[in-house]
Amino acid sequence: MAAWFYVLLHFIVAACCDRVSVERRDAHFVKLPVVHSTNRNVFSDIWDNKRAITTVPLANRSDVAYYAKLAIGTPAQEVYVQLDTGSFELWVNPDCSNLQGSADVRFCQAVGHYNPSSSSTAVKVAGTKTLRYGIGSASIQYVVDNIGLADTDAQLEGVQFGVAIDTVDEFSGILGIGHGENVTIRYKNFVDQLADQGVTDTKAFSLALGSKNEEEGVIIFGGMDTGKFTGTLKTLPIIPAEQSPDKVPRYWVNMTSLSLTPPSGQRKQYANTSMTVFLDSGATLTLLPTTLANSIAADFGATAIDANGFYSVDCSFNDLPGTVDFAFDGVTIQVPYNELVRELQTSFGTQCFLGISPSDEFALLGDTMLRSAYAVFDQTNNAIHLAQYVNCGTNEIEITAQTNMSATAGDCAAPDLRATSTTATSGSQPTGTGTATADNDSGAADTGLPNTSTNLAGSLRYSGIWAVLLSLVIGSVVV
Ligand SMILES: *[C@@H]1O[C@H](CO)[C@@H](O)[C@H](O)[C@H]1NC(C)=O
Ligand SMILES: *[C@@H]1O[C@H](CO)[C@@H](O)[C@H](O)[C@H]1NC(C)=O
Ligand SMILES: *[C@@H]1O[C@H](CO)[C@@H](O)[C@H](O)[C@H]1NC(C)=O
Ligand SMILES: *[C@@H]1O[C@H](CO)[C@@H](O)[C@H](O)[C@H]1NC(C)=O
Ligand SMILES: *[C@@H]1O[C@H](CO)[C@@H](O)[C@H](O)[C@H]1NC(C)=O
Ligand SMILES: *[C@@H]1O[C@H](CO)[C@@H](O)[C@H](O)[C@H]1NC(C)=O
Ligand SMILES: CC(=O)N[C@H]1CO[C@H](CO)[C@@H](O)[C@@H]1O
Repeated sequence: MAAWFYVLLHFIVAACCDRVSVERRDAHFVKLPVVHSTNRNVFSDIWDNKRAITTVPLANRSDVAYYAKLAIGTPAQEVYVQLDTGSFELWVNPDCSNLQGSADVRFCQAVGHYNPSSSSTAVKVAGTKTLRYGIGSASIQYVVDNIGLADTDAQLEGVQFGVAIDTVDEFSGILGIGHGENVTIRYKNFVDQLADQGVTDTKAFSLALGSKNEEEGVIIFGGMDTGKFTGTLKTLPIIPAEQSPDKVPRYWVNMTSLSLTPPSGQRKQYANTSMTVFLDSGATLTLLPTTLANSIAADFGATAIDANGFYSVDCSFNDLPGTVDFAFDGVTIQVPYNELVRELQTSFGTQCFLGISPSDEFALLGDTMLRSAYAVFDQTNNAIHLAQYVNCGTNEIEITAQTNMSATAGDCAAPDLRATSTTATSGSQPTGTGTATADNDSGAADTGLPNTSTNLAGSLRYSGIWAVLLSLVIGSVVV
C-alpha cells in the first residue's frame, strides 16, 4: 500500500515538476556506485566509439583510484570525481594539457568537464583558493550550482564547489568528503549539504570500495548496506584534531596493532604498532612509519624502497593465502596479500609492489587497506564504524539519529581468507580446497626480486604512469 502510494507520488511529482524535490524522497539515503579506474565498461561510456582511447590507459591504472559520478548544473553535465575521505572540498576540471603521459591526458579527458557558462543555474561567487594535496594541487574559482547524484533522484541545490583554473598533477576532480563547515572550511561542503537539504538524516556515509576483482564498490550517503560486511560494526571514536598527529580534523582512529599471518598461519605481530592513523580513500597506498614499513617489506622479501619510493615484491605473493592484519579496539581487518600487492604491466613484464610505503609524516590507511574494510564515516557521532568487508548481496538501510551502529550486524558469513586468494576476496563462498600449501620462501627464491636497474629503467620509461601512482599516494589536503 505504502509502496504504491510512493510510486504514485513519484509519478505526480515527476510529471508536474522539473526536479524531484528532495523532501519527497521516501528514503533518506542515496547510493552511488564507486567506480574503479580499471573499469573499462564504465569509463568507455564517455568515449562512445573511441574505444582505442580507453582501453590502454585505463587498463594500466590498476586499482589506483575510486570515482563517483556527479551531474552538475542545468542541464546536467556529468563528471567523474575521485572520492576522497582525506580532503574537504569538491572541485572539477583538471587541466589535462600539462600532464606528461598521453595515457594520463586521455584518462583526464575521459572523466568529463563542467562548463559553468552552459548551466543556467551556475553562479560564480567571489573567492579563489589553492588546494594542495600530497602531490599535486588545484587552484580553483568558487561556483555555486545544483548538483545531482548521477542516476539517482537526489538533487542538491546551490552547492558551492571549485572549478579549477589551474592544476598540477591532477587527473580528475576530487570530491572531498571529510569534515566541512566550521570544522575545516567556512561553507557547507557536499556532505553538509546532503544532510542540510534532507537527502540524508545524518552526516554519515558508508564506503565499500570493493575488491580488486569486483571493480565496483558502493558509497551510501545516509545509509549502509549490511550485505557488504561480516560481523557486527565496531564503533571507534574519531580522535579529535587537537590530539591527532597533524592537528587537522581527519578520520583519525587508534590502531592497536599490526601483524602478519603468513600462509603457515604463524602470526607475527610487529613492534610499536599502536598508533593513530587516518582513513584516506584518496590515497592509493597505505603509509606507515619507515621502521614499520621496512619490517613488513622485509617479510615480503624487499630490502629497500626503489627510486620511486615503492617496495618491489615478488608477484607470487598474489597467489599466497596470507593476510596483513590491522587491529583496532574490538575489530581486526584482515587484508589478503592479493589486495595489498599492486601489480603493474610494463614492457619488462608484470612487476609487483607492496601497497605500503614508508612515511614518517603521515600514518594513513589508503585503498590497499580500505578495500578489505567496510567503514561508516559518521560525523554526527564523531565515530568510524568498522567491519571486515565481504560482498554477499545487497540490503540497504537508512541511518537515522536512532540507529545504534554498534548493534548493526552484517549479513555475510566470515570469509575464508586462508583459501585461494582470488576467491576469498571476491565473494562470500570461497572454495575451501585452496592452494594453501604454497611456500613464500621458495617462491621468492625461485624467481628472484625484480632486477633493480631494469626496474628503474621501466619506471623512467613509463613516467606518466608512475606520476599517477605518485600523485595519488596522498589524497589529503593539508590545511
Ligand atoms: C557554523 O557556524 C555558523 C555561525 O556560527 C552557524 O550559523 C552554522 O549553523 C554553523 N554550521 C554548522 C554546520 O555547524
Ligand atoms: C588513542 O591513543 C592515545 C595514545 O595511546 C590515547 O591517549 C587515547 O586515549 C586513545 N584514544 C581513544 C579514543 O582510544
Ligand atoms: C615468508 O615465510 C617466512 C618464513 O617461513 C616468514 O618469516 C615470512 O613472514 C613469510 N612472509 C610472508 C609475507 O608471508
Ligand atoms: C619501539 O619504540 C621504542 C620507543 O620509541 C623504541 O625504544 C624501540 O626501539 C622501538 N622498537 C622497535 C622494534 O622499533
Ligand atoms: C548499542 O548496541 C550495543 C551493542 O548491542 C549496546 O552495548 C549499547 O548499549 C547500545 N547503545 C544504545 C545507546 O542503545
Ligand atoms: C640487471 O640489469 C643489469 C642492467 O640491465 C644487468 O647488467 C644485470 O646483469 C641484471 N642482473 C640480473 C641478475 O639480471
Ligand atoms: C604503457 C603501458 O604500460 N602499456 C601497457 C598497459 O597494459 C597492457 C596490458 O594490460 C600492456 O600490454 C601495455 O603494454
